[in-house]
Amino acid sequence: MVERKKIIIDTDPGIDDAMAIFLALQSPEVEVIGLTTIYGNVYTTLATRNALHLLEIAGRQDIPVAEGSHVTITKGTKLRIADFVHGADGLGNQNFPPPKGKPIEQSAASFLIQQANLHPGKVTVVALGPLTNIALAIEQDPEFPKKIGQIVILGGAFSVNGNVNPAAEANIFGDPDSADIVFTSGADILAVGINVTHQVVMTDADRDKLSQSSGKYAQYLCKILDVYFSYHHDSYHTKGVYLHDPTALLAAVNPSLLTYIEGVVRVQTNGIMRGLTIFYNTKKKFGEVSEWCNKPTVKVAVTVDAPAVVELIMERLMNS
Ligand SMILES: [Ca+2]
Repeated sequence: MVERKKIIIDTDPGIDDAMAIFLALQSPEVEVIGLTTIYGNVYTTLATRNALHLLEIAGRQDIPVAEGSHVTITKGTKLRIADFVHGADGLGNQNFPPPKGKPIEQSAASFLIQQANLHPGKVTVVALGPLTNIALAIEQDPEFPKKIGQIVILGGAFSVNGNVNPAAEANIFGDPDSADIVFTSGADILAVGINVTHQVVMTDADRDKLSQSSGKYAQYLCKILDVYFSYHHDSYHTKGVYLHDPTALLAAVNPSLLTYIEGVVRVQTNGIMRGLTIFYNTKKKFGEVSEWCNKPTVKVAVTVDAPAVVELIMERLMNS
């Protein structure tokens, strides 16, 4: 039997985070060895509560949840919280009862470091929120980028407008300083930005199909998806929703569903371009020494087989 890929999902649930977590649990190629939580769609405390709740819905309380940072890497407390996209509770305003489980004592960053040490080169982190926990792991253990297998980042807007403002995508905007640390850390990084995820749409018809299926998570997801569909309808005038987090999760499961280019990525950390991700293809050697020189390269997704991705997501979520 082929060894299943060990993954840790760093997450801010979040409606599409919930889809991605369930998708991971329905994917035989991967073994979810932990969830780490972060602010983004909701504050970190609520993200932890939602992560525990989702694992209870799945009957997978055996998976540990490690709570992440409550502030940005520069100790910023003025966080951007996207509750207008996901509902005040982060899960479509369903007012679910509090989970029975508790997070483990370890912080997200120390859990990430511990797991990388336990399984060197074998753990994939799927980062579905702002990158604070990963940057903290790198700060606390400079060897972390070498020991972690791969970091799949849902974030950035490469050569397209952002979704927070024209410059910035939400996860990068949440903590640009952390994002710049992670992108230049030398880890094996695969970035999936909104230039790609905006091609992966779940339509009203897909949702109807899901609601009529006997999928293990179908009824639950259709309930929480209401708020997400309304937001997309009002903000983008689309008849469907973007499947950001599930697409990034599938990039970890099967990278060949997307194509990539390789180069240096840096993140603007202040001013009106705060959160902007710039890709440098390293082809031109610039004359002067700058903050772009001798930086490690990362892979950035440029195309996606959107029909195949949507089909795979639907198939797995409709599975009982
Ligand atoms: Ca997310």
